[in-house]
Amino acid sequence: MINCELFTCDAATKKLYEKAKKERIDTVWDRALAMQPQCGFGEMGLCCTNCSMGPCRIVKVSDDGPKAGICGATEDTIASRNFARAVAAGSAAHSDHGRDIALALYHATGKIRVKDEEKLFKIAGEWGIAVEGKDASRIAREVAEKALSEFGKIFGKLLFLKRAPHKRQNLWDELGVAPEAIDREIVEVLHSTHMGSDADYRNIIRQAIRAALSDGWGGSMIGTELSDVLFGTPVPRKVEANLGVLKKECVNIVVHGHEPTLSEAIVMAARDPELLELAKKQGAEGINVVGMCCTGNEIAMRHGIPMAGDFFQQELAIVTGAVEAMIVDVQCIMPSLATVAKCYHTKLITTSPKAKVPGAIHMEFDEQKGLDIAKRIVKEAVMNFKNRKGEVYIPDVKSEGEIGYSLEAIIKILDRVTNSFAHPSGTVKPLVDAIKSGVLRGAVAIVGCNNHKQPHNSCHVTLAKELLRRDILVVTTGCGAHSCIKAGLMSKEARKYCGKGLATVCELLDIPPVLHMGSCVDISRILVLLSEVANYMGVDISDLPVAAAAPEWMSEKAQSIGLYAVASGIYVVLGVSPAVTGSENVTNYLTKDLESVLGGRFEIEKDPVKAAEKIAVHIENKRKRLGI
Ligand code: SF4
Ligand code: MSK
Repeated sequence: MINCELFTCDAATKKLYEKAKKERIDTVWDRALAMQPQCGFGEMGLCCTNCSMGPCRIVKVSDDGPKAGICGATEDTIASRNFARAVAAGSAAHSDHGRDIALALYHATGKIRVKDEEKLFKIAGEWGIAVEGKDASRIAREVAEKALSEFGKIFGKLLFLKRAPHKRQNLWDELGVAPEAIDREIVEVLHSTHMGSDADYRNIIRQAIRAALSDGWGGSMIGTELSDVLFGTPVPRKVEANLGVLKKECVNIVVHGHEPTLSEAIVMAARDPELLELAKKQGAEGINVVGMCCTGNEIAMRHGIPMAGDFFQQELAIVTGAVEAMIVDVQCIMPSLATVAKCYHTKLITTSPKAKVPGAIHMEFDEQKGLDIAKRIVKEAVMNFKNRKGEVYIPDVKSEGEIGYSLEAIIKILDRVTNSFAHPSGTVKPLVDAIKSGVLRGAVAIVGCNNHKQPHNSCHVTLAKELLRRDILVVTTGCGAHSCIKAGLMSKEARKYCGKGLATVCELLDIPPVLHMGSCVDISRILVLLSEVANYMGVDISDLPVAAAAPEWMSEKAQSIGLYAVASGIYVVLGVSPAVTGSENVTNYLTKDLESVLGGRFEIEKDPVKAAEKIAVHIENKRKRLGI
């Protein structure tokens, strides 16, 4: 058994891990321990299985052993190919999410009213769709069609690239990395990394950059923007977080995964009077829907639904014995959930044809019959309430925070200050003023997952606190956001962690010092915010005193995010190294050389305190160069 005092800083996680051990349930940490030592070739990116002559492994630790694959591929080729394929898979996951949202918007037109018409008209304007004489429904259909064509259009660049500062767009053009169609960029990574195609690590990474940019400024941005159109743009609100949000007396439904189409329908279905009545008949006080991972972020931001937990807490939610159903769609769903659920009464319900899990019940979700299917799924949960068995234990651990800081919400907050000084509203001027004056030194996005290679939540939280005390504002998404809200960093009280300057800014704007900007695809909101600031200052994103960090990342999506952030000009600090260290050239290219090409680069730093120091130095250097 591992020492849970060391592996997490989260109290609910510690308590439920102990329950899991008592009940002989294996969790992610136990399996990680059983996996030691992990394969050094894989860890360094030196194993290739791209053709059936392999697997080939490059031996680095001694002079003996192969220095090239059977086809002659070098460590540089193999490591860069592995990295590029991970980026392509990450970009595919985010972008396919975006496509599904565009399809949902397309099919919804004429049936429901979109929630954010203002954003719909804005996107139509940006994309050159005429709006005169058309109703919102028709415009929504045309926007959805145009979004869908972004995935496979024959000519032209991605439309959202125009949101980047001009200097950035020109640089992408000069370097030949401006993506054209989302699917094509991903396909080209797979083709060029096929056995016997591209062997030049710089060129392989160049294509990976195109695929990554087609995620951040393409698929993810489409996912975010059209979700806002369809379901509403988030506004600040208070929510509770951590596994203590489960309720012993209620039917508990955990919605887990990524796409808001499913979770929105489940939230609606759980409010159905007939189902509520049925829940009472089963002896429950009501139906309690809570969200996990990015689905948790999506429904928290739009409905104030409690955020039950992050990636590493998904098994522990079931271990409470209080979850009637865990409903999942795509991405970050551990296959182990089916095994854990079998030990309790929990029904694991998969809903996507793209993500089935042996041992789960599959109830396929279809947006066109969304509410009906959602009601059937909720009914499964309700009827399962009476089947609880064993000890039900919900740790009394939860916190409260303010979430939902979309770009539009941030601008509205800034307007409060702008208007009071008679400046034009709707701009980032007050933010720029605060940065220029030095009251605010800069801003950092802390994003990403959990990973057993780092202590759970502690890296996110320590890094955030280290930055706040240096007057650096933090924005966050994904499971990083779960960590921060659980640690109380999204409450006004968290100002106590801030330096004097940041505390003053937070007080003036009435905001917490860590701003929740959404789910993983919503990192696109951060890209647009940075573009707004850069445009206002007349500079490029790479000139800004900003950085990004993923201290506990694990997924391929995170590799795509990291690379599109670097390609957008951002310094990105990773707490876990990508599997490239077997190649000195590839490692140096990603962590050093790219800066002179793109203005952004990766930094690998496991220790969050040292990461904060490095980020602070980076931010001060940027300030110096800007002359502020
Ligand atoms: Fe080995 Fe080359 Fe085939 Fe990779 S592509 S498995 S290095 S022979
Ligand atoms: S859910 S990608 S574990 S942040 Fe987006 Fe969390 Fe990472 Fe999944």
